[in-house]
Amino acid sequence: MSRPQDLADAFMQDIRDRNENQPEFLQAVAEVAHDVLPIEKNDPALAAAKILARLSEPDRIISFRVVWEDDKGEVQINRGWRVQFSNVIGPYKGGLRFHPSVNESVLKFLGFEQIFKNALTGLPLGGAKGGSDFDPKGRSANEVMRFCQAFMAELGRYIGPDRDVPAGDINVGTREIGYLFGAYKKLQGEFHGALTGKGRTFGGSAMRVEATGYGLIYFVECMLAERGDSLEGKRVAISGKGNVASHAAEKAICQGAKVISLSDTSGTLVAEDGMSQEVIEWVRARKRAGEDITSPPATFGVTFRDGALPWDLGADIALPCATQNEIDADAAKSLVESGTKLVAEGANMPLNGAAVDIVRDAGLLYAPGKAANAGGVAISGLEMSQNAHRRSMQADEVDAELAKIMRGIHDRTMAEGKDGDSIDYRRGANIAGYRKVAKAMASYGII
Ligand code: NDP
Ligand code: 2IT
Repeated sequence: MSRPQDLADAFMQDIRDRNENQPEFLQAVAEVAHDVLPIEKNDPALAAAKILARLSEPDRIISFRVVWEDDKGEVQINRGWRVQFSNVIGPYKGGLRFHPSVNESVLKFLGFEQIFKNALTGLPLGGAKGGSDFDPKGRSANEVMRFCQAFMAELGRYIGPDRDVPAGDINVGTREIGYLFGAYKKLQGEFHGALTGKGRTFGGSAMRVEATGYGLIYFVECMLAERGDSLEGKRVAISGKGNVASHAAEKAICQGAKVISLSDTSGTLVAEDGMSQEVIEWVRARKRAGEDITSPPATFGVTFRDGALPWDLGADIALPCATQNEIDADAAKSLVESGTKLVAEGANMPLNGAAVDIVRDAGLLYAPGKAANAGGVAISGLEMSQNAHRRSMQADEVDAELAKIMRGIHDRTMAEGKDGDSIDYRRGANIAGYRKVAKAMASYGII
């Protein structure tokens, strides 16, 4: 049999030719191809149906102009996209990101990952991602509202509760989903769950805000429990200061860990003795106000390291929760050399390819985002069910369901990734997600 790397190299040649200048997308496909092609090659029906090659081409990409007026009355023009990647096992589902770095490559990588992540949740959800190159930094609430309304004036005709259900991602939180849902409702003249992450008073699910960060910690607890260990007393380094980072920090503290960092693009906040909830609240307030974390109050007992990363702090556990490719080979070496034992991705693809190889080769436990950060979209799935049934679940009920779903993802991933005493969570996640989608595709015939 050919080596997985040879199969992947041959497969990627064609993908590369057809997706020039899309490095993030190529990175995401290459990683899945490496793990999944040996399975596909050994199953004549899946090989003949060219499942992975078909999954590597989005169903469609919708791109549009977004025109809006800023507070000075000046006309602003942005680009918007929705990458509807796959609706094989359910309606297109995935977040919206507003950031100047957003382009087709970034949204295609995120949409591709979302297919496998959503399949792993066990819920009937397809894969998609969208967003805009709009930069909300320094923009007033009115400007953000006008932008969201202009964005939805275009996107609105392509989404719906059984068609495509967007949610939040970087810089798209409860406030933005409120503006987007308000605009959608007005345009369609109908009230239904075409977006998730809504406010609690208009169809939003309890715990959706917390779900990604809390789910990440539940997943890490499953990884540790597998080795008879727990979070109690562990030093946890976290990057980012947004939704995922702050809720992961909060839950890690609840479960007895010491959170020693949070960060943003200005640098890292370090708390050698562990952060308190008060620090997390202060960081959240900075994020909400669009401010950095350079000047924490002296009473917090934390220090700010200008421009620094948190990966050399000697953490037991590292949770990158900021953005893609934030950990390169040097940062990965820092993790290994400072004694970190476990890396779980809260962000999507925060380790670049070289970094993944370094941490895996050094024997660290490594959980990919498509498994570890799936709690957010899973609770989005529950929000869709609640909307369809016109009911509302209690927070403790949703939290219990989240813990159960993360345990299910862990166990499905482990079942495919176990190799003797070791568990390859990346391979397990890729194969478990692939098998579910491939089975459905095979049932549909060639379409
Ligand atoms: P937020 O907008 O809430 O927060 C993102 C934060 O990350 C920002 O404060 C930003 O800092 C910081 N950041 C960006 N780049 C860097 C960097 N290079 N170094 C340090 N900090 C950085 O986004 P989310 O928390 O929602 O998303 C974070 C990640 O999690 C993304 O990869 C997203 O795709 C993923 N994710 C999110 C889910 C969700 O439900 N929200 C679900 C699953 C995954 P600054 O303020 O300086 O720009
Ligand atoms: O990356 C992700 O999984 C998200 N941003 C959440 C997607 C969702 O539909 O809740």
